[in-house]
Amino acid sequence: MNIAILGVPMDLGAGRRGVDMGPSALRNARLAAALRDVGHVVRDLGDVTVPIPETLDKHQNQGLIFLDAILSACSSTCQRLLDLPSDVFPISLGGDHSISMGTVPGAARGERAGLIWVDAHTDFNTPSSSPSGNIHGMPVAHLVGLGDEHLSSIGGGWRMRPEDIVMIGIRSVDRRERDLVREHGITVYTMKEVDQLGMTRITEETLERFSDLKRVHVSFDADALDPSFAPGVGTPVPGGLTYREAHLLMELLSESGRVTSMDIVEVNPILDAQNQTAHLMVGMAESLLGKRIM
Ligand code: DIR
Ligand code: MN
Ligand code: MN
Ligand code: MN
Repeated sequence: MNIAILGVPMDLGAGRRGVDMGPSALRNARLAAALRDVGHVVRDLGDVTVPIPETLDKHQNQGLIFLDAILSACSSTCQRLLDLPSDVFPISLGGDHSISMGTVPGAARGERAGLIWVDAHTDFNTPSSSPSGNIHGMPVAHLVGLGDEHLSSIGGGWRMRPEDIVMIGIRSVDRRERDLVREHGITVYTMKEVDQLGMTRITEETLERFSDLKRVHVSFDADALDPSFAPGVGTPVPGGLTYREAHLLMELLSESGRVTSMDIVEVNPILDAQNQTAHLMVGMAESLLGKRIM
């Protein structure tokens, strides 16, 4: 398969600095080489240009911190992906999770798509429900058309349908955000369902839900993993996915042959030791893209 890697070194949507170094950390962990070893043709497109927060005025624009810069970075990200041939598998490297407002419509190339949101958080706040004003807590709400009209219009008129979204690994949801997630009928497998049903059943149900869709995007926030072995993330939350649960999800998705694009976001090397979280996420990409134990 032809794979394109695109870095989006942006931490404007997060509450603390450091995830802007995610693309470097993942390249340093030999992402491209690992995927070539699996047999793919890999091209690195470099990075989208994103300003650093120190050069910007941190004013809140209607409850949204760094709105203009994030809007512009996500729009460029979206366009870079839309320009790729439709059979290329894009892997976008965050950056905080707000990049997905650009990567999801870009990777969908205008078609209806399923979205697998692997995360500790539902990221379904709107500007009015958000307790923080940080846009990384809001991308999914904007993908379905809620919230700020500029952010929800990235990618033209393309919209995610709520019934085409499945979230896995969830264990931190704000109070008003929870009501929104319920109201919009998003399918959520919290850590309780992961414990109770197991990853095999969850993956089967997810693929069944997406059986008519040509495109499926995996947006993998590193904080879905348990912080005991993935400490290099912006917002660690205890009780996350184990190493094997996460790999099994990637392996089963890979066997299905249904996934057409991926994001790897929220890797923060400042909080890490020996770049282990980036190495772990490279392993996730390898499993999703066909690496097998035997
Ligand atoms: C929180 C934190 N729900 C917020 N969210 C995220 O600020 O909206 N942390 N995504 O990684
Ligand atoms: Mn997230
Ligand atoms: Mn998260
Ligand atoms: Mn986040």
